[in-house]
Amino acid sequence: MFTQFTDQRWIMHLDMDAFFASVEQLDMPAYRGKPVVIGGAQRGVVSTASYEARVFGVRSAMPVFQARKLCPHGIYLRGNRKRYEEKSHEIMEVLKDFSPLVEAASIDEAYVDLTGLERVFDMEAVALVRVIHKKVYEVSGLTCSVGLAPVKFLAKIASDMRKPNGVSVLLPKDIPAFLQALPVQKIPGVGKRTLEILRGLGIATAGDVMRFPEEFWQRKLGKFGGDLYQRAQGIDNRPVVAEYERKSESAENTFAENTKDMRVLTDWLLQQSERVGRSLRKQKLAGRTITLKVKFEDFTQVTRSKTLRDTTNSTMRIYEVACGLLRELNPQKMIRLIGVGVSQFGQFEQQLSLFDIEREPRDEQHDKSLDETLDTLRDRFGHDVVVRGKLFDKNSG
Ligand code: TTP
Ligand code: MG
Repeated sequence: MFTQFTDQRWIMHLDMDAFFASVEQLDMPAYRGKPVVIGGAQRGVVSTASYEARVFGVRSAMPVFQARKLCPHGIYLRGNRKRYEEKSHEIMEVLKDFSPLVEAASIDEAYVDLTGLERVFDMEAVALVRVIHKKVYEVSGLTCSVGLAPVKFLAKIASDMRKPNGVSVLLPKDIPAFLQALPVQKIPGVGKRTLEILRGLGIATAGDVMRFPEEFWQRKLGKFGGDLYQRAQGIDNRPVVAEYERKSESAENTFAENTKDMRVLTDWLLQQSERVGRSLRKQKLAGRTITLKVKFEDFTQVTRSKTLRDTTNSTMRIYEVACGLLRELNPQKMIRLIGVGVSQFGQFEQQLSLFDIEREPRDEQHDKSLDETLDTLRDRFGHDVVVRGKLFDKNSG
């Protein structure tokens, strides 16, 4: 039997169910069927709760003391991030057996490009997602929910429609009606503030967005306005980007005049760290290894690297590590080029993870909000409008 396939683009989005809690239940049979709550140790906030605990109203980001009130007989655990990363990796490997284009979007979430694979597996995409859904469970012992749609954002919305253990498909022919009724806050990127603006304009669904022209939205919401207008029509051209396609991010400069003045060198490092950090943040990437590259006046070149325990995309973190590497190098010769790079990207983008917060004693939260503010200003007014204050002279002396 020969099946006729079209050239339809198909993206699958997978999201594990109550991920951390499910891993605990997998590893500890006594926890199965019981309310399990994973809570940050110091900050005391819930990172996830099993579906049994959700019945009592326990939710992510809720203070643990509140969860304990709602669900006093629950099993409260601190969690084991290493173990979760291991399971995450195992799941990503299953997906890679089906498609070369697998993008790990977070520790428990991935996009898989299934375009053209109907021919390979002699199966329609709609059937293929069911096979993948089942396979993930067979290999990992964990359930997930998946969505299939022609574009990324719709696949993500779909994967959330039948949680837990669900498979949802959005066929092209059904998408116009789906968008007409889709609550606008379901569109990724529409947060609290945007939603307020939209409500003020009487916009409740994606379909309503089309009442105003694209220019209107761009004026009103900046760059995101254009995206919103596209999403409202079901357009999302973002490709699924496999890990191997993005190996490192770096910046370097050759000087007009050779130098070994630490102050000048660290000034350059700050600028470069900013460029690298900002680019990573834009792509929602973070890396573990920071590399300093130095070329001397005689054209010899050295690189020095440091691998961190956690991934980072923070300008200041990259800068501090690069400065440390430069001080250790203690260059005696004149330098003609300096550069900094970040590589060894995590398998997933950095989430607002409670574990990360706890493991970063330095003021990473402050760094993060400073990065975000500067990124926003630059998106709006151009790169040169803001210059980081040299608050960090301790590093450049
Ligand atoms: P989610 O996919 O948002 O949640 P979930 O998998 O626990 O539940 P659902 O079935 O609704 O998908 O997040 C994945 C994991 O990331 C989650 O198990 C715990 C972790 N996480 C944090 O560490 N901090 C957070 O704020 C959130 C939302 C999740
Ligand atoms: Mg999940």
